[in-house]
Amino acid sequence: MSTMTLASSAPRVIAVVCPTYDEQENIEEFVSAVLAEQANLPGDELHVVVADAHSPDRTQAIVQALARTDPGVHLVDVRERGIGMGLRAGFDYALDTLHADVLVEMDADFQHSPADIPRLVHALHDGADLAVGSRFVAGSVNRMPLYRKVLSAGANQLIRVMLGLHGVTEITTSYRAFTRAAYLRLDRGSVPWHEKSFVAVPILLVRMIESGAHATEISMTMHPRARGYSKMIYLRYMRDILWFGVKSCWERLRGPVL
Ligand SMILES: Nc1nc2c(ncn2[C@@H]2O[C@H](COP(=O)(O)OP(=O)(O)OP(=O)(O)O)[C@@H](O)[C@H]2O)c(=O)[nH]1
Ligand SMILES: [Mg+2]
Repeated sequence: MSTMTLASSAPRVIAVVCPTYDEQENIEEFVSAVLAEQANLPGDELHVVVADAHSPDRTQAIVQALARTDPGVHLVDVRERGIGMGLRAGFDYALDTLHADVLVEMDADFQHSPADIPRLVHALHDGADLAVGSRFVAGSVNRMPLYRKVLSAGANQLIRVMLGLHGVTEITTSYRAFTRAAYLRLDRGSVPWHEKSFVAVPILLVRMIESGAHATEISMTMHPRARGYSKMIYLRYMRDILWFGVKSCWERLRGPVL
C-alpha cells in the first residue's frame, strides 16, 4: 500500500481529470461544481484537468477562458479521439505539470456527482491506493433508466466472474480516485488507451488491481445525462468488453494468449 506522507505543511495536490468531447452544454458549470468541492477538502489543493479530444464545439474555448482567470483550471488538447487517450493525456499532465498526489477520474456530463469527490479522496487519505465509485454498494443511488441499469449490472457481473475479480463490484463506471504511486506502479502498456470504445475504462481498473493496488469502494449517485449527447457506442463497447473477458478468462486458465 502506498503512503502519502508529505511535509505536514504541503497541500496534497488533487487533480480531477475529465475527458471531454463536445461538452459545451456542461463544461462551465461542471468545472465550477468540481472546484466548489475545495471547501470540503481543506489541506488539499484541487485542480480540474479537462482532457478534450479537440472538440469541434466550444468546449475548448470555454475552458481556455476559465483557465485564464483560475489557476485551478487546465486544458489539455488531445489530438486523438477515444476516452482512453483523453484519460492518459490528462493523467500525464496532472503528474508531470501539476505534480499531483492524487488523480480523480470522472465524466464531465454530471452523470458523476462532484459532491462525491471528497469521499473518494478521503478514502485514499485513510490508506487505500484506489477508491472506486460504485453503483452496487449500499448507499448508492442509481437514477439511470432501467435498460442502462440492466446493461451495466450484466456487464459488471460478467467481467467479475470471467476475471475472478472479487474485491470490487463496479468496473465500468469511470469514477475513481487513486494515488500517484498506484498509477505509476501500473504497467501502462497493458491498458488499450487507443481503443475507440470505452473499454480502456474497465481494463484500467483491472490492471491497477492486478498491479497490487489496495482498492476500496464508496457509494455514489449516478444520474442520466441531462445535456449534450452520448458518445457511447454500445455494440462496440459490449463486443470489446466481452472479448477482454474471454481473453482474460482463457489466460487465467491456460496462460497468456495473443
Ligand atoms: N477525450 C475524450 N473524451 C471523450 C470521448 N468520448 C467521450 N468522452 C467523454 O467521456 C465522458 C463519457 O462519455 P459519455 O458520452 O458521457 O458516455 P456515457 O456516460 O457512457 O454515455 P451517456 O450515459 O449516454 O452519457 C464524457 O465526459 C465525454 O465527453 C473522446 O473521444 N475523447
Ligand atoms: Mg455520460
